[in-house]
Amino acid sequence: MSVKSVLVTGFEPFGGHTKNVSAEVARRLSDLTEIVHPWTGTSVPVSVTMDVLSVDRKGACKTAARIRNGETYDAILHLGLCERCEHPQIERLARDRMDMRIPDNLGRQVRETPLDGEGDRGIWVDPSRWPANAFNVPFHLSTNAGAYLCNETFFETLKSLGETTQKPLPPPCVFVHLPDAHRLPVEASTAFSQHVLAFLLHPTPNVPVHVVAGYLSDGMGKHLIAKRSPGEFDAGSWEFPGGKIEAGESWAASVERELREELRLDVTGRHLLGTVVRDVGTTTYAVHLVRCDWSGALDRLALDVHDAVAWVNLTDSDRPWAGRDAEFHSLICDLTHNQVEASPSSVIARSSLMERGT
Ligand code: PCA
Repeated sequence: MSVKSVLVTGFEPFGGHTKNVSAEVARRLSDLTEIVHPWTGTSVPVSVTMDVLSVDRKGACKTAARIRNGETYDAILHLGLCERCEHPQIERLARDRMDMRIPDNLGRQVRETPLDGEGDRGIWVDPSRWPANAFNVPFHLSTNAGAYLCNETFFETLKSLGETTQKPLPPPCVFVHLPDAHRLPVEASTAFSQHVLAFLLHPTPNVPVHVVAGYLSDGMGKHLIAKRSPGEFDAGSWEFPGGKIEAGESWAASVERELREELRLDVTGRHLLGTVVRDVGTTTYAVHLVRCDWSGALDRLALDVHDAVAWVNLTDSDRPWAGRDAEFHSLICDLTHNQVEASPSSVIARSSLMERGT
């Protein structure tokens, strides 16, 4: 069996702490030579690269620099201390935002500033599918990694992974915030982090079919969804339009092709925002929401697979959703929270649109 290569990082102490549990856990995980496959119970050989990051801009960008230098891993696990957490927290979203409550270890204090201004970055595994009873302690799934060095690190790493050309997707990465050692012993945090690593290497029980779904925003608080036609799978329900990633295709190329084929819309796949896993019969689908830039007029949209499209606002969630797309809608509410004023939704039915061939 091939050896899985993983990168595990922790942080140096900061903000008056004399220790940082994340560095201690990372050091302990560096001794690992095998992990237990979380779905089959078999043993999987691993080789761990460990890094304790400095709590400054250089530390935050160090993993991204490794990736841009061509280092490759099967999974990346970032660990950090969460001072106020009672339980470990698996972060699903890195915010495009810095707002440092205290200076970092080099005295830098950035307030209310975007990281690159291109939006939040998400992960491409679905930890909501990881059975809670497979872990040694309770944990939270979070969409708020803070606005300090942990978030900055997570953001820079996800950004660099998004630039890689690995197909269909880059290797998985999550950030885990650990409680201080007086709340959760280091041994328990280490065991928890080891379980996360096992799931990162094997995010679903079966090899999934990868699917992309486009998130297109009108920049004024509305996003595009489409209604599936009678006779189609999930007929009558609404979805973020997209489709299966084809063999040899990247997530970005796939969403660009799918939206061209289905809606005759030119888009550019920008970055991954989040993933939900869904079982249909015996097939597991991993659906990846991709933030897209788009161009072209709405009256040029074709409706081949869909019955209607709609630009909906954030409060407009009361409709039948295909699969777990309601969760994508909520995620977008989270992303855009406080950023835009919601405006009324508009539905465009098939009859009011120019269709292919007409
Ligand atoms: N926790 C901080 C930065 C380093 C760490 O361990 C944070 O939550 O951002």
